[in-house]
Amino acid sequence: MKKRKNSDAPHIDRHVVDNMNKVMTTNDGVPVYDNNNTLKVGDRGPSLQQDHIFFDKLMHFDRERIPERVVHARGSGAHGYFEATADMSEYTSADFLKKGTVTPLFVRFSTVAGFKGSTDLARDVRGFSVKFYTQEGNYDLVGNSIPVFFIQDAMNFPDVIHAVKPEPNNEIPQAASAHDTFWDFISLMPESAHMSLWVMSDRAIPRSLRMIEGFGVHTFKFINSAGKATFVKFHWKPKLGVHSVAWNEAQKISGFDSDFHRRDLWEAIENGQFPQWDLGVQLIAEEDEMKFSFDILDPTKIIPEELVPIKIIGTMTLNRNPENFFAETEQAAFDPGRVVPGIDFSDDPLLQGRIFSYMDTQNYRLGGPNFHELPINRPINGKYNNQKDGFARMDILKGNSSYFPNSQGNGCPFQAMMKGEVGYQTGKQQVDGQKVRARSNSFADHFTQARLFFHSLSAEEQNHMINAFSFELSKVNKEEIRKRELAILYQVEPALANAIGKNLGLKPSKSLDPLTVKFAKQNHPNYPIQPNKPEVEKSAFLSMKVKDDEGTIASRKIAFLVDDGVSKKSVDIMRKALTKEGAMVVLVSSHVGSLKYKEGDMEEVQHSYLTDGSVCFDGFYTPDGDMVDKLAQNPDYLQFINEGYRHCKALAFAKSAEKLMDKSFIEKDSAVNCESSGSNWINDFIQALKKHRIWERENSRKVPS
Ligand code: HDE
Repeated sequence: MKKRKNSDAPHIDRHVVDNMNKVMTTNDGVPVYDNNNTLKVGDRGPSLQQDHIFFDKLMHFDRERIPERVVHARGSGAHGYFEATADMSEYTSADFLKKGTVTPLFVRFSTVAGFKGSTDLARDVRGFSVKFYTQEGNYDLVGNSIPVFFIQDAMNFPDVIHAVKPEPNNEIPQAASAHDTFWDFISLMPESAHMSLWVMSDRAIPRSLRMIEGFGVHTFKFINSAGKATFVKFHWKPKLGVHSVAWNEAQKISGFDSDFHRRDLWEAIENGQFPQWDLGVQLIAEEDEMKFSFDILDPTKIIPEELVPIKIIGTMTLNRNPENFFAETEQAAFDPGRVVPGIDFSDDPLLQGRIFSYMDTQNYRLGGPNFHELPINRPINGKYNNQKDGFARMDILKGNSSYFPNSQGNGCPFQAMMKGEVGYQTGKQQVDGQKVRARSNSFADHFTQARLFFHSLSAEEQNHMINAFSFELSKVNKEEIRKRELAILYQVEPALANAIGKNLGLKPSKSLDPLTVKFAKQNHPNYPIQPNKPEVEKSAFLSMKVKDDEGTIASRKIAFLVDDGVSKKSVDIMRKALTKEGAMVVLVSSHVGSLKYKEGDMEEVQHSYLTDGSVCFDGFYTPDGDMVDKLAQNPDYLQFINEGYRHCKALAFAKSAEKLMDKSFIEKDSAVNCESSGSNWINDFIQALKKHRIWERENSRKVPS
């Protein structure tokens, strides 16, 4: 197959409209002479009903909003491409996974609970949807940033979402799970224990959308050209590593810049720092379906990488921002039911429910069955069938036959089989059983993998989780709910429950609440069922701790804290070293506009201590200069460095600025780098920035901010 470039996406480019140098027209192309005044009798009115130009404008305006997504309403999108790098023909016939094939794609990241205008830094799972425009049709991999889900069966989906969304009587709170109805539901559904730990971990407050992992969550199937199936789990691994902010930071970012993640993604792409992810797969032979201590069809379970290693099969690069948010990001219609030849569903009962829901929701949200024809949703290989009419049909189907079989249209479009082609083939599978509404006993172990997750985290990550649970449960008003959840957490790990209990002033019960058991018995009448012994009790792949040989400062935002009189030389030495590593240097001063250097030069500054918070940056440098004494008197500067220190970020001080530390709570450590400590101080600063955060610093925290 011909190698394709990302720019090769004519289905979108063909529809881009450019108003530049054009005369304004109505929607029918009639030139508009005056776009300021309605048609009136005399210049003081009244207005006339015959003002078709005004009606044309207002009628459109009145219909500008469409329903936001029920979940994942808040999202940010980007275009890019996927390059397949491994020979996967043994497992799948998917054309876009043939080694060397380049496929254009569109990605949408999202939060789940908040409305369309909610803050990016909400504690939440992130949606990670990818639409591959393959030569065999669109393939949507609609995943999340957390590898498991709250529930096991699609029947409970509206319930979990109703529970997490703002409460129905007062519509409070926005984009937050810290409220009674959410924890009421979670504490009655022990199957949600595993995911609730992930959502209370730092994974739920990412530093950047460019630094999250993506997971297909369900087990899917690959089908090869001989029809043989292999179970597969999908993983996206970010090249920049997986990183999060501190909860205190997240809360403040929401105030300074509630578009923080959207802006970060946009700016990185505009700056040419294209985010990349490797696509990995875990492959499980069909005959091994039942060989694990857990059920691979259960979406509340991971397959530890120690059991089935991840094989990297390609790389995704995001290199183009949308031209128009609404037309592209908002109208993008993702659907896990959109699969291409070589990819098939497993019987995971959550996945099976999704195959219905997404198409149904798009039909409603995008106003009818022709949403496939919107530029962002169009398959690049064309669509040819006999489906016709419906709201806003865009294609003009030629000829008089729109049925099959026909002779009038030469039998077209042909079924693939009539052309000797394979087309989409569902994998053959033996199915035999009674029709029942029931849940398999192999889905009844709710705590073993939650425990695995907790035990696999670093001490700091465990602490963050304890604090997150304490924060959330403190916001729950009903004590019975707090107690019920603590009892679940006790089953996961007594140390976790005891630490949270201390913060709540409660002693956790050692056994599950009778109401939790009552509900669990509805799915598993013999609940609790003795779990199988797990193969792995600790996994090396679940902690986000940065290993020594990992880490990059590429695209990291480093604030240079300055004021008039700062030394240009001192700024430039550090700026050169950091930008060489790909970091973004941002000057923050006491005012925006022209900054006057000690040497007399001027530079434009767009950020000030008033407009930006320390939480918007990854590290801080205070250069030399005549402004040092002034900064010592500037409480906003002092808050910047104190807070940066509190949030465990790296700080550097040029020689004459070191005395500013005396005005702060900062104590020297491996990530507080001073010029006077030796010639390696700039490199030490870079190494500290590569670590992302020095979380250990939290253990001796003294900063009150
Ligand atoms: Fe979704 N989900 N979901 N979901 N989901 C939607 O589709 C649904 C689930 C996910 O960027 C909706 O277009 C059901 C798991 C993402 O546009 C809706 C069930 C995972 C997105 C819907 C699930 C996801 C959605 C709302 C349980 C991770 C955003 C608007 C059976 C693997 C897509 C829309 C985008 C969106 C239904 C569970 C991920 C209502 C019924 C598990 C990333 O159709």
